[in-house]
Amino acid sequence: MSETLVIIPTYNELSGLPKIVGRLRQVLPAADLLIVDDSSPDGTGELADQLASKDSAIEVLHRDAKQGLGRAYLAGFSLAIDKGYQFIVEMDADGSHDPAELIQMLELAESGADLVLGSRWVPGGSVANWPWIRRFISKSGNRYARWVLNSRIRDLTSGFRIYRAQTLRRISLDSVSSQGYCFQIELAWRAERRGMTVIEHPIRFVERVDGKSKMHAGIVAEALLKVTWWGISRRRP
Ligand SMILES: Nc1nc2c(ncn2[C@@H]2O[C@H](COP(=O)(O)OP(=O)(O)OP(=O)(O)O)[C@@H](O)[C@H]2O)c(=O)[nH]1
Ligand SMILES: [Mg+2]
Repeated sequence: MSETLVIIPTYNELSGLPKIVGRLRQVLPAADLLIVDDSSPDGTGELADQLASKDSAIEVLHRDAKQGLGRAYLAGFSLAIDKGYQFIVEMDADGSHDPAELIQMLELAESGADLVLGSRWVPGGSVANWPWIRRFISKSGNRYARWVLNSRIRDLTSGFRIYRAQTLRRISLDSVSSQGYCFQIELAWRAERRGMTVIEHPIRFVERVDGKSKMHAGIVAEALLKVTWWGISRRRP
């Protein structure tokens, strides 16, 4: 068994999934892969099963209904911890994250970082092909969260990251309630507040070419409300 597990959550990613799996297997042949599918109506789950039947490093977790990115990751994390993986990677299925960046990110994790964030908003990081409105939401949302939470992290919402298993054990996953972007903010902030080493590694994020975004106003609203509440109450998350 590898010591690294890459978790890819999927919902209707039929066209993008085989591409990202192919790219990942090419650059990180030693890593294992867990696809967490929420019963995608387009057949992504069946496609994932086909990929897994041809490659023993791939496993699929099928969930009954769409419950959001946060729930899918929590299920994946608990499987990863139970199986004894050391490094647990979060990556989107839509091609926005380049698996080749994981080589340097894993080096940072191996040399001691508790959480490595693939970051768009640090010097050297970038976003390709995003309309101005997406840039605006991501940049201003991150700036707001950073200020309200008194955080040093510039890309709190990044969905491309590596946790040490120990980090996930220490941030009490049982009490995490957030779903979308807010899930990413909550976990990064928990790690930071517990004094763990969070390193931001600049990445180039590319707008998805296949499939449809699952982003919607509710996800932004959840993040705004929760972040504001955490900031005001200054409760330890
Ligand atoms: N299992 C599962 N996966 C999900 C769910 N919602 C989103 N995903 C997956 O999570 C990843 C990120 O979702 P995206 O729709 O790309 O969200 P995003 O990256 O914030 O938005 P875009 O930049 O517009 O693509 C993708 O691989 C999705 O298929 C869900 O409810 N369940
Ligand atoms: Mg995406």
